[in-house]
Amino acid sequence: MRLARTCLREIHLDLIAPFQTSFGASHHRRIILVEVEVDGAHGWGEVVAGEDPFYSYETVETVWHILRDHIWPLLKNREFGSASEVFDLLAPIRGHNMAKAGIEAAIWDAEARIREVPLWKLLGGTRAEIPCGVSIGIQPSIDALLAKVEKELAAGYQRIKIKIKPGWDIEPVRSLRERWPGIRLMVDANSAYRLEDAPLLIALDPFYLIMIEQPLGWDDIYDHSKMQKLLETPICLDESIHSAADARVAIEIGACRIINIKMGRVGGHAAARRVHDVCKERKTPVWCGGMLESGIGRAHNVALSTLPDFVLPGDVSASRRYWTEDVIAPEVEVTPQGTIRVPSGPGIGYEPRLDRIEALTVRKESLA
Ligand code: OSB
Ligand code: MG
Repeated sequence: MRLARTCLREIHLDLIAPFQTSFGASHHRRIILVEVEVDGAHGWGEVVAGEDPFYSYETVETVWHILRDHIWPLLKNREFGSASEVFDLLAPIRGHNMAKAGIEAAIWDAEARIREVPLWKLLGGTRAEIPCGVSIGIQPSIDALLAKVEKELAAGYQRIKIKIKPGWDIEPVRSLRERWPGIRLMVDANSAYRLEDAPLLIALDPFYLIMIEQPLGWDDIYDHSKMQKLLETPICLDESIHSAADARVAIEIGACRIINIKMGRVGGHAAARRVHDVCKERKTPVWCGGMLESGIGRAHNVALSTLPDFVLPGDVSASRRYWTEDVIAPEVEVTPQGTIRVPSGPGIGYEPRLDRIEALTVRKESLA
């Protein structure tokens, strides 16, 4: 296979409602879409980098620069046997996994279309229906939170994750548990606590959360191993895991019992597969995280979630929770049982709506 052309587009999309985490609020998204042409087939990928370097150091601007000035020169006209080789071709570039993942995912989509198979089958997926959860941002009041959760449970979602931060942690969890003792409930701190906050996190144990995601430093693994020893609740790592090597270290030193895999954070589908395999060999369950993706990124997350060790419901939910109108057809929909039926068409199995994408585009650059 040979990568002939790449088109970078930045689109702007307004979120239906602001999404608030411990590191800030998001009202609209700037999203880079990557379109590649491989052996005459087109493939699409999405970059999950944020507008600001608050989740990771990558931003929309660093990604545009790295893709155009460093990744493209390495891949331009390059011959390769399969998309599975692309991540290793990019090894000279250190880090910048979100930039790498955006183009690598597009090449996987193109390869699946060339081979006329669904991407999830090409990736080695084993389930045609994936379990779904929702991630609920920090709310202005407990009543607002209860109303949101009620709505998502009624829609069928199989687990509820709420964002927490100091001052919005024990009380919202207590309120949810009082109202719904039986639901699968978890929290995500996005690195808002320190080891010294152990008593507060221990106070969450009686609420039998299925996990607490990334309580400590965004680049820490060691202190999480100390925290995990103090908690009954399993720790799940998100921000700290950038590679299969990170996952191996984290599991071996007891820093977590569950891992959230985001393709963008680890560098694409091939890298995600390696993290998955390390976890599976060590009997550590994984689930697929989300980054407020448009339909393109959402479709890739659906495909990734079909791998065997994705046994927990992920943050992969319906398009309509985020967007009044998505950029793919059909949109990603969730069944009343809280699952997504994986599409059977070639590639990501959803078609990019070019007219809509063009209308939302604020910046475009063709690399050839
Ligand atoms: O930590 O999982 C996270 C969104 C932006 C940045 C980080 C995170 C999130 C989410 C949203 O939790 C998940 C989703 O896309 O539904
Ligand atoms: Mg997270």
